[in-house]
Amino acid sequence: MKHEAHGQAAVYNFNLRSDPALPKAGTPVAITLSVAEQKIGDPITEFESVHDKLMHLIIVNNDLSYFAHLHPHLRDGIFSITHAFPESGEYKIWADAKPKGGAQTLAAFRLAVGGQPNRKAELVPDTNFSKKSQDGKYQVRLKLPEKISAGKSVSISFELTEANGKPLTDMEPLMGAGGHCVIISGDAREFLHVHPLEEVDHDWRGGPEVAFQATFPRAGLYRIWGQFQHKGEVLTESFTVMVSQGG
Ligand SMILES: [Cu+2]
Repeated sequence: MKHEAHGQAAVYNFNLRSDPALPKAGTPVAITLSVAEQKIGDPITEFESVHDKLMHLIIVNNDLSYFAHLHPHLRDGIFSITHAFPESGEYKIWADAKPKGGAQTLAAFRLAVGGQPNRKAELVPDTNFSKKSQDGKYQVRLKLPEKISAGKSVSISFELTEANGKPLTDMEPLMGAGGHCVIISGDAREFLHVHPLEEVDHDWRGGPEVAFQATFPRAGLYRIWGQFQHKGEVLTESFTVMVSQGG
């Protein structure tokens, strides 16, 4: 019988606290996170940058109409950030960090925000994959295969043009890449790590297209957020897609 070495990946315990414990909509909330190795319990104080940051925090509400991507500050093993949740209801939070010398780890949390009960909007797949940005300055187009099958790697790219149709060629790096992409399933259970096809230098200027590779784990609705930087400002745009059964 072959004896396997215990080169087991460290398992981390992420702890999230909000102050107040039951946040109110529209009021700033202090969020703190610590990460420990389950067996030991001391907060880990050293982390490695992933996509240029020590921790990524993604916050969505339960109908995926709200999205925030934050980077808490690390001090003495405690990550902290202040955030105001726009509406009452249930939020889901993912924290992504890589302890020094360890594995990149994703942890999910739920946080209830009090106040008026919120109406849950229905997630509807987009039929038009080109839309004007919220600020009206850009046109964002999502290019993806006509049919997306679960379990198959697909390439997803965003193409950005100015409102007048001029392709953007002076996009700036965001988190060490031409852009950032987050994909979450309609039931907010699945969070996909999406990898940019290339990393870029700090002096990179590019566009109009930024490509990513992703594998959707199962059939259903997913929302895809693309984030890009131009003229010092971050642009976030999202699309909803239907993924069919693999095979
Ligand atoms: Cu981030």
